[in-house]
Amino acid sequence: MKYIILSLLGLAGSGFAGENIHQASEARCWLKVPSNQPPLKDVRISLGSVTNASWVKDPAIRDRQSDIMFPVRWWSWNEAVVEFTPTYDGPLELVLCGPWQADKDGAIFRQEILWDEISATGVTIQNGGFETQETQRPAAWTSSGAAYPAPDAWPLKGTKPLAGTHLATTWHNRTLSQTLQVKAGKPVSLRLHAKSATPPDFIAPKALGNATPAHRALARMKRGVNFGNGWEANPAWKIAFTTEDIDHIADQGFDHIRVPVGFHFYLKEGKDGMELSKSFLDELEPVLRRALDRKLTVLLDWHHFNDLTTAPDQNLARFIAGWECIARRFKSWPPGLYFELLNEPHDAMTTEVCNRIYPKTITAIRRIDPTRIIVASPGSWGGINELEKLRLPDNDDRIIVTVHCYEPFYFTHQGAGWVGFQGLKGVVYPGPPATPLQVPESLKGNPGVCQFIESYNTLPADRNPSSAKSVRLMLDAVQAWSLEYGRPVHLGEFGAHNIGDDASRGRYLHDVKTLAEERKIPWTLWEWKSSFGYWDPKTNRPRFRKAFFE
Ligand SMILES: [Ca+2]
Repeated sequence: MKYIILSLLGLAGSGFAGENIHQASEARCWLKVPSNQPPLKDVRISLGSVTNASWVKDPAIRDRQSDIMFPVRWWSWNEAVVEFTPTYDGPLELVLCGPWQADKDGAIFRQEILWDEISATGVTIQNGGFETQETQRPAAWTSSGAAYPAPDAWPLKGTKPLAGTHLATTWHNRTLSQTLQVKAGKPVSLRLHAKSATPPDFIAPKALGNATPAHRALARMKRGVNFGNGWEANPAWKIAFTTEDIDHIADQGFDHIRVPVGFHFYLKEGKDGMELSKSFLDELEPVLRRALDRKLTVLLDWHHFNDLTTAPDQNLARFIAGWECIARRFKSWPPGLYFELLNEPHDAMTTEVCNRIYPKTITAIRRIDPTRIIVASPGSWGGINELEKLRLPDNDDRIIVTVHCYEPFYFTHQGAGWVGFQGLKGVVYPGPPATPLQVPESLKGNPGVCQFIESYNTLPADRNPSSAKSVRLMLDAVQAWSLEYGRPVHLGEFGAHNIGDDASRGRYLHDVKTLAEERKIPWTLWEWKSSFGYWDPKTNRPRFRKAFFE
């Protein structure tokens, strides 16, 4: 569970010849309408997102610039289809660019996007396959910003086009643009193909097949629930979990639990290294024992270790020593107990930093417990787009990967104070609503919320932002990545806050559960008996049995 929205700052770099090169997880392009023409309305994309240029202050310019993002992989081309119908005759600029991310000093990461086979109906695109080159640059396109790279330089050297013998490459500080001529009332469909360039020092991960010990471990889990607001919360206000909760969970038909623990609250220096507090173990262990006795698989997760996510290298020794202590304590426990290294890495704990820190931690655990199943999450809060960058030890096939998904976020987190959405209420699932929702006064300055509400009020269910569309696309990406690398993936958190109405929440939960199961992805609901909860502790009855089990 996260408590603030994605931070774009504070990411660490992987250096190459002094440049801040990173691998992109999303491609980006813009559509720019001239100031004397009406903005484009209802720009749709098959995969990804379309918003207005939220960073532009002047609304007259902002509303005339569509900001289009879609996920990319390094190992295959992704296709995105963008559709709209202009209401004027005249020019429209298409700009191929790249995602914006910077380090804490403001240096923008060079995340190169490779493009090929850009075609359209309803408008003419010239040299969309980039086959015609003039002075070592794609003809018919205008290159802006930094100098276009030579064919024998990174990232063009050795890259394989989708078709023909040439492709194009862009990033935030070096764009390619072309002016298209559109006609009022004539629908336009743009077909884009993109992938991410891999950094020069990139080594491809080994593909492990589909029958590893991790796959067998994953197969023990299908339906699960998180113990939220318990041992991961500040001990001053945490709620208690008991063996009675375990019995209810098992009786409902769940087959696993995820137990978030703020181990940093309970670890201290003892005479033989780190020790776990006895009173904490006296609370925790009977509950875990009961779960295993009731044939529930248990994921024990280190949650909210903010010292580590703020300053990874300064806290690495503490993290490793903590895991060694946990591994020693549970060494003799049954194999149905799994260790999840770190919940929702974020902030300075980027996926690239995880790639460096996880192997050291895994090695330390393996010295004590060689066969324990370990669960590992990518950065950006267990972000699905981050899977492309995740690197795990090629020689360890006992690792399950976990991701989190709270899409559609404005529905699941309406009313949630910790993300600033106190004022957002009454979002139903799926949209559109019978009566349009008004933008709450407190959120009028939030362009993301304003754009969400406009689309939510007007778009049909299959394209509405409060729908299963984004979840389906994300879980498709999870499944594709998992099959490519032979790493089994688990959906460790999803859920909806109780400010949303229960009927909508039930429909959302049922959709996510169904989409995950169709893709053989085990799911773990956030959470058991608090504000996202499955169980109503006042009545001792389930709230969402129908969504999951009927
Ligand atoms: Ca080509």
